[in-house]
Amino acid sequence: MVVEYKRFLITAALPYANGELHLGHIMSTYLPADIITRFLRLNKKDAIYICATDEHGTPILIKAEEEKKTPEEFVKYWHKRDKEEFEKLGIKFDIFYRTHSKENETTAQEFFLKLYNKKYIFKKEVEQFYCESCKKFLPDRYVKGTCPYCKSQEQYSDYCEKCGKAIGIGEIEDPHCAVCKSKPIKKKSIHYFFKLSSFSKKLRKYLLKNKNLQAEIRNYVINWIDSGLQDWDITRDISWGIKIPLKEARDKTLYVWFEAPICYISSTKKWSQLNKKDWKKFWKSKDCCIMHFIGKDIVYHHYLFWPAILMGVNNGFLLPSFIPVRGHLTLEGEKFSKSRGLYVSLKDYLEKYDPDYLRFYMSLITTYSASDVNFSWKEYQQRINTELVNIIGNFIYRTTFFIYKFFNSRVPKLYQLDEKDKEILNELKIEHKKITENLNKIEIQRALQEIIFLAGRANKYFQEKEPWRDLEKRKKEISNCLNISMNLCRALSIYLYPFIPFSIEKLWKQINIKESEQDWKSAYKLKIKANHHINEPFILFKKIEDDVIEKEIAKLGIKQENRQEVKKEVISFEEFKKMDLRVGRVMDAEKVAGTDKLIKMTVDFGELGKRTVVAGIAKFYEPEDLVNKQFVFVTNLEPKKMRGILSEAMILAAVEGDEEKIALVGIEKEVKEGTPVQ
Ligand code: B3M
Ligand code: ZN
Repeated sequence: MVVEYKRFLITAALPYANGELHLGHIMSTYLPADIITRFLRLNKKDAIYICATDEHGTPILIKAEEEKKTPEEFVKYWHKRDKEEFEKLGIKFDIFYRTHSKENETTAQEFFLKLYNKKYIFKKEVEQFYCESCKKFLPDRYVKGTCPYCKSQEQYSDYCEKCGKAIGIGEIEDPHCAVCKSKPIKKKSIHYFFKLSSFSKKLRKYLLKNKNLQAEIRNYVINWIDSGLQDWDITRDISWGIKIPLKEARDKTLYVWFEAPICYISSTKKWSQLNKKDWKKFWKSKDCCIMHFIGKDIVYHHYLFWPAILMGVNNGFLLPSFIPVRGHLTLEGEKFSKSRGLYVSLKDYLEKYDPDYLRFYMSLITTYSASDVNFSWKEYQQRINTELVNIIGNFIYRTTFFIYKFFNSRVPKLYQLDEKDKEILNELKIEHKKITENLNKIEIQRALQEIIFLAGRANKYFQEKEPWRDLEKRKKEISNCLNISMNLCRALSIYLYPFIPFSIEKLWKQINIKESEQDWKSAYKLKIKANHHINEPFILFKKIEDDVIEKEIAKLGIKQENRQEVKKEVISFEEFKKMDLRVGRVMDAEKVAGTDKLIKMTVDFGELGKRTVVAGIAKFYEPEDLVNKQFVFVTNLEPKKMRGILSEAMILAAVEGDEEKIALVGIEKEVKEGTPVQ
């Protein structure tokens, strides 16, 4: 639980200073971290939110060269732009610093020397790619080729975007120079390696012990450890970067991934200096909780490299308590792609639309998991128009308008409560607990769903109380309704502040309450007293019209037939019931001779007897992985012959893309063979 700690250091992955921020970055990283920081501040916790631009490394150098700029000029431009855009979206860092800074240089070099002196860094001669036509060494992104693990083509030589693995130097297959496409030669160079492998045991222990980490991520990181960690080359033969602090290595720089996470610390140091604080209180005292928000591409770096560096340096540094990982964003069901016009940059969005609408919608669709999330303009419109405008906005406007119009802008008195009053106040208490618990678990989406639920209940209460009817005769009852509704507005405003801060700041002005006096713990209490004066109400949230959305969709240039693929036809329950889904246990399994795709199994379906099932899963499963396990099958599909074998049922599986990944559908606990699935 987050709230158990006293102090918090929150970071968001450092954006590379080489291109526009897009909605995907916001969804996975910057927004969740901002929401949690704001939540903690409302809980009066000492929380700071740290970020910086990641300014070194080959991709940046390549792009600066392309634009005929010096790397300094180039990164300065992007740093400034990112900073402005974050501010416009209400992403409120305590410091937004830079990896190309004195503080980061000093800290990274100190870290290097500590590890070097402790023998966690060693020297080795390596063969490096070298391009004879460009006349230079080709680290990382200067070389492209085929991933040695999953065989995806056109991957950069240090990291595979398809399977997420870090690729060791020289391991990429079929290499070519990313600039001129020629085949590079290999040339010798002395490199420095970090002994990641010697931390395997400690990392394993840390991951197992830290129950705050997402289980799904922890499990696959542990698998990486168990399949053997490679020592990590932290040297680059390029000039743009932080120099290796050894005389013998003057012409070399540190690999960006060594110094970028260190910049979390360097930026905190800079912040401390500017604000006369002690950075060690965050990085080195046990009552502090360190949280790194990241996207799923950089799990390896944050779950393995970074804790290992901290363990190696030791020196009292805390290890991360939370490393929340979220997935990628798709747009209208398709991958973001700038070249295909399937793209929304943060800048585009902010030039036209309300930052809070984006924050609200993103929070509603983003689960706390590494699963991908889909941005759809139609859904965006629908969720803003229903949840934000019709439910939340409507309740706030009705309440404030009634007080303004019929009670001379003064909150009426509270008399003896009736059953309905008590009921809604009780619901408020229950929801307060649920919202708090969810945010304590970083379950941002669930917290917002609870808030919307509460606003819905508040609307219902207002509707049932009918304050517009017989005001004179029902004065006491109506006074209660408006006093309670006003306090519900305050509660909602506090809960919503982390999500939509700009609108809530306006609301606080409108209802005449001070931002500095709002705190989370008292949100459910009746703090707004009788006679409190409010200002003239105005409409906080406006509906998004159809033509706005149609224009955005048309701009994406997605062909209509493509879009149909995403939307599946709705079927009736009767139609669904026609399918006979059952649990079966695999008795035996073998590869079908002459194919590399098919596995033949005998499956026990209990009362339906034993059947032969053939499935195209051999690329992903060995026959022995299946034996004795239970899976879900369709048992009334017409039998089909495959390679001459009659398959009498179909095993269910999740299939990614064009069969790039297949996962069979199992069940969560054992049941009798033949049990129906419904
Ligand atoms: N600059 C951006 C990324 O890979 C990278 C993050 C650094 S975090 C220390 O998402
Ligand atoms: Zn070249």
